[in-house]
Amino acid sequence: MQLIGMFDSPYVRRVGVSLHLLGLPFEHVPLSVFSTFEAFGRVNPVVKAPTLVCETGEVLMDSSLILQWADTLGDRRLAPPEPAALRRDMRLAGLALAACEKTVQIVYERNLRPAEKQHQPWLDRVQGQLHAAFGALETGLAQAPLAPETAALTQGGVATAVAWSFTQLLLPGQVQAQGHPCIAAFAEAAERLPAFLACPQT
Ligand SMILES: N[C@@H](CCC(=O)N[C@@H](CS)C(=O)NCC(=O)O)C(=O)O
Repeated sequence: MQLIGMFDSPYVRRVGVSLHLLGLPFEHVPLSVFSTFEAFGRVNPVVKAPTLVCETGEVLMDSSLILQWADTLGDRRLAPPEPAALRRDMRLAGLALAACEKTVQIVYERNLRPAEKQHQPWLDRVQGQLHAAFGALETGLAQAPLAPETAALTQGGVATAVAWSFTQLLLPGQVQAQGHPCIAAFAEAAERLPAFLACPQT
């Protein structure tokens, strides 16, 4: 199994961390959707990171779909089996993925669009959505803390830590740790776990 994409993508990273937690061996192929677009396209013409090349040669994409499939492969599951726990976990994962998407949109707007074409109302909207996502995540973790332990991690926890680290790296100062103490403490502890250390974002 090959995981194609760079760990500076939160979507690739959540899959890499999850495969480690699931104990599923894989080869990481760090192709970039930008600097190695052509080479990436030879593996997956859609050029979406993450891409997973299965043992059969079938090519999967979209981190959530890849994780849904990976969860069926071993003894461990990262999606909680019990409906109420699954619902909560999917809510956390959804908020974290929305935060990643909004961070990516801000970075693309600032870095890929020429300065004269940047549209402040759009940036304001996306920044508001980013803060709403992390605000709701903070409320969720304050109400029911997540354990930053290898055996306890779920998809929601992995996505939360990955999203926090990604936004802190790409948009320093945009979302303050003081206002999000539960997420910040959880992510800091999660980042020290072997599965996270195996997938460094820089
Ligand atoms: N919903 C997708 C998002 C994946 C995504 O947008 N990946 C970015 C890299 S961070 C990408 O492939 N960008 C290239 C492009 O869309 O052209 C997932 O969860 O995998």
